[in-house]
Amino acid sequence: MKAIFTEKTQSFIDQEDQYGAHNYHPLPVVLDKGEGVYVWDVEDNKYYDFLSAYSAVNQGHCHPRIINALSQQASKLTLTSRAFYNSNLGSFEKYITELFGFDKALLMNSGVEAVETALKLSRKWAYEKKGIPEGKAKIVFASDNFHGRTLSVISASTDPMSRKGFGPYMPGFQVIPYNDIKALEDLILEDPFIAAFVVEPIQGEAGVMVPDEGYLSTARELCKKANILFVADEIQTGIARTGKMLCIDHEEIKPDILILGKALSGGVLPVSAVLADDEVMLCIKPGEHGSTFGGNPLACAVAQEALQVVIDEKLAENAEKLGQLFRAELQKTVDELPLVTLVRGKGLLNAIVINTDENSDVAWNICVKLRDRGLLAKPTHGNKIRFAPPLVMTEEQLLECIQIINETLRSF
Ligand code: IF1
Repeated sequence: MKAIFTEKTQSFIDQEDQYGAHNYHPLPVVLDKGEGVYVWDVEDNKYYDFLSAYSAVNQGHCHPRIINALSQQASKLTLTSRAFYNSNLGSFEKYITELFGFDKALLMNSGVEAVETALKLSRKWAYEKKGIPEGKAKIVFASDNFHGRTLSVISASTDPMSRKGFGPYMPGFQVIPYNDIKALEDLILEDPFIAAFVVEPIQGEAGVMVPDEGYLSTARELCKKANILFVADEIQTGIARTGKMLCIDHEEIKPDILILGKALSGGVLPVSAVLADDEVMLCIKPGEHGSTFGGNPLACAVAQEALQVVIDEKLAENAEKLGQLFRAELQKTVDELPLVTLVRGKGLLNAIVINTDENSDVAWNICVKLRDRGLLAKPTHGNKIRFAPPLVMTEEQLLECIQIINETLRSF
């Protein structure tokens, strides 16, 4: 197929440009409808979605079971605030804690809110349980991290685009190189005031950086030895994206704090969660943290169904199987083309690296051409293209997508 664009598309783009803040640079396509692995634009061109809203729609667009849960609950009760109990929250908390093996859950909305929650929990735990003097706790992050956009979270960022011009920054944060056990070990041994180490099991924004095998499990062990909380940000890697329910399941480790978001709701509502055992979670007392919408009955109904869909449809297994196929097939093309250097990833979170510098527009142009051939992907950091389709894809569909990608790459 070949996508056709008219002035209709341009009029939507112009409207956003005129009335919206300029904090994004979207690919020029205006989406109007989604179903499963497909999206349609306002011209009725049909595309494979290879971004999945940054891995928020792992269950596919408008999954009928999740939409049914949404509409059933929407006409019954949507929001109570946490001033009162609601009849969905407790059962969802039971469901999600049993599923992931923690004592307690704390529900928020966006991913970054859950990250902030984990940071507050870590500091509180450090003062109440570890005995770090008040105001002295430090939290360690990895270089090239992405944990969201709030002032405190960007204070831990090493990306000038995220940080620059937004100071002053939050004190008490320290950054060490990603995938560097020695750096973590050295720091931990020398500094008694560290509360937590926060890490993405695979770095998404950095261009799908997969750490060495054993990095996460060794880091987990080191943290345990030094009495430091190991905090896993699985907002992007979780919910079956990498071929297991959680990415850390590949190394069979349990973090002290687990952060989930995005696909927790199948991309239907902003729902995020922080999971921890009592020793940590009960450090926060009534009145010390919360959110108007966090834990609302609509979010609970949607998220529970979204998780059950992942289990019932064996999406982790599918992601693992299709991921192997995708990387194997794409590797053949990459081996032939000097333009593309690398295919990397796990499950259906993959990226290719284009052999240009980060300021080149080649990756962008490839994505425009992919769009014209009916496949939507977005460059990251200038020269990387992330491929992350919904996990409900079939092998037949994936093979068609691989063909589109191969043909497109060969045309450059
Ligand atoms: C945007 C990236 C993906 C995340 C991890 C927390 C958050 C995110 C590991 C915050 C969010 C997003 C946000 C999106 C782009 C996107 C992204 F390229 F920036 F890194 F997915 F790869 N932790 N990731 O990946 O969650 O508050 O946004 O719900 O437009 O900024 P949020």
